[in-house]
This record gives sequence, structure tokens and C-alpha cells, in this order.
Amino acid sequence: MTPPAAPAVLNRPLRWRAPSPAACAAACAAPRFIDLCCGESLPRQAWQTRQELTQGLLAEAASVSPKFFYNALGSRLFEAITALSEYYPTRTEAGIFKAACPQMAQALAQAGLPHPCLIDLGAGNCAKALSLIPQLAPRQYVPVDISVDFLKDAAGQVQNCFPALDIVGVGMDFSAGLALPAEVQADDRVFFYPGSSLGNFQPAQALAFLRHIADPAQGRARGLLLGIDLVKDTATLEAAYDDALGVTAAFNKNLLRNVNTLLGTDFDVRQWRHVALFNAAQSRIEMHLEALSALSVSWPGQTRRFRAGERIHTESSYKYTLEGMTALLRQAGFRQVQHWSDPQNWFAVFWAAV
Ligand code: AVJ
Repeated sequence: MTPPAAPAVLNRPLRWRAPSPAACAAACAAPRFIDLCCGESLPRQAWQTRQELTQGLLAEAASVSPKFFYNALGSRLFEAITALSEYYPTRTEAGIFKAACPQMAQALAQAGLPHPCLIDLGAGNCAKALSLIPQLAPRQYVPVDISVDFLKDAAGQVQNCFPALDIVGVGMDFSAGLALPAEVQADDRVFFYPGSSLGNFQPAQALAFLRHIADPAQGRARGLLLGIDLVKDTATLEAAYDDALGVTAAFNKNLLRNVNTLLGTDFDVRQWRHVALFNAAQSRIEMHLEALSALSVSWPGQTRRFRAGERIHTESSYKYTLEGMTALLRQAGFRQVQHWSDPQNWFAVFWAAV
């Protein structure tokens, strides 16, 4: 499949460039930004993070949550992954957006949401929302991400592209709940959860999270635009998570560097190997880090020994069927569910209205 041509704005690298007069004018309107996870310096949150990491590392089957991939370098490595030929999800989803965007806008309008408050979960570089904003015409745009500094830059770029748009950037870890700040409009909320990030939750947790979004006392969603990766042949799936250049391997190993920073562990990245496999019984890609030899890892007050070949489970990325995701959304309380997909049925974008 030929990748669709991205709008010029999506090809802009996230780096400093000499500002144009227009950009300088727009810089006067820097987006509002609320950091709820600056956290790593807030003693309580830092303590909770260390607790969570310690628990995972000391478990018999060691694990670290995939949210710890996303420090500043991790967000950049993920951005590089989305440009890999093996990683089909991003370009396939972009193709669906491009082809079906007018129909998506129509579905929102029919649901009485011609100018929604668009809440972008795990917005990252905001590239996906940038392609939809012209057609979805949000009254407010709310990019949310755990990678605070990366998101700040990206939200600033969105503001440069749409100087009049009301933007409220939110730095937060929403895996534990969606307590959005008061600056976020309460009405006409449409959640945008693209890229198949919902796949990081176990199906039961995914259901709970979808219910939380739809709950009038919590997320207050009127609708949800959800991108989901679909089950397909194992070779295609495994190549997407174990690319020839080793970018995904670097992304996986960078998690150990982030854990060193957050917890004070002494992981040596060179002692670990990237492993990606499709677990068909559970319908999920698993990523692990495997110890190349017997070793031990220490951090304040603790040590964990690993045998040669022992693994740390770092990510599960669940793959759904069209029927399975439709049923899950209905079960979560969304009444009207429809979807668009690519010709190969590799990826789907769902519109679910409450
Ligand atoms: C951001 C969770 C959707 O599971 O495909 C990419 C993360 N991990 N390559 C995915 C990821 C390895 C990605 N999500």
C-alpha cells in the first residue's frame, strides 16, 4: 500500500527554526498549559512512581508499564517508529482519516457536535489532530500527554497553525483516571484516542477506561473517535514491533534509562535484548527486555537478580477484530457505533456516540 501524502504541516520536524513574522505574531498566543505530572518533582507523585516501578521489578514475572517509554527521548523514538516502513499503523490510520474525514465530521454534526471540545489522549506530536482540526472545527482543543516537555512544544506548533483556536495542553498520566482541570470545557466533549493506544490496556481495563470516558460524572464524553489496530498475520505484526533498523529495540531499551532516572536503578542497557512476539491466544503483541547473562539490578534499598534469558515485560499491544471492538464499545455504554477501515482491514477508526 502506498502511504498517503501527508499534509505539508505534518512533515515539519519538531525543532527550532528561525521564526517567520507570522509565527512571531502567533507566539503572542502561546497555548495555555497545565502540568499535572510535573509530578516527578512533586514528592508524593515521585513516591508513587517509585512504588509502582519497585513493585513491577520485584514481581516474580518482572514488568514495567509502557507509560514509562515516554520520556523526552522516548517520545522522539516513538515518532521515528511511526516513520518506519514496517510500522504500518500510523500511515494506515492517516490514510483512513484522509479518506473518511468528511464523513467523520458529518457523524459528529449529526450527533449535535459541530464544534466539539476535542480531547486528544496521548497527543504526542499532535500530528493526527492537526490533520483533523480543519474539518472537525473544535471550539477547544485539549492535547493530553505524560511526556510534558514534548507536548508543550507540539501544542505550541498547533497554536502556530491555528492562532485563533482555544488550546489547553494538559500534562498528565491518565492511565489511573481522567481528572481533567477546570479549564477544560465540560460540554460537547469528544475524546480522540488514535493510534491504537487503547491496545496497551488489557481488555477488561480497556472496558473500564471506556466506561470512565463515557461516564457523565467523569470523562463526560458525548462521543469518542478511536483508532484501533486489527488482528492480522503474525509476520506483519511481529515485523512492526521488531524493525530491521532497530528503532523499536532502542525505544524498548530506553525505558531502562528512564527507570534509572525515576527510580535510581543501575540498569546497563547493553546487558539487555529486545524481544517482540505475537501471543495469538491473547491476541496481543508483547514486548520484553531479556537479560543477556545472569545479572543483578540495584536501587536504593533493593536488589533484583535476573537469570540469563529472564525477561521484563514492558508492553502488551492488544489487537482487536471489528466485531470485538464494536461489542466492547456497546458494552461500555456507547449507543451508536460505526467504523471506517482501510481496504486490507489492517486498522480501523471507530466513531462511538454516547
Ligand atoms: C503507542 C501503544 C499504540 O502499541 O503500537 C510502537 C507503541 N510500541 N512500537 C503500539 C509501540 C512499539 C504503540 N502504541
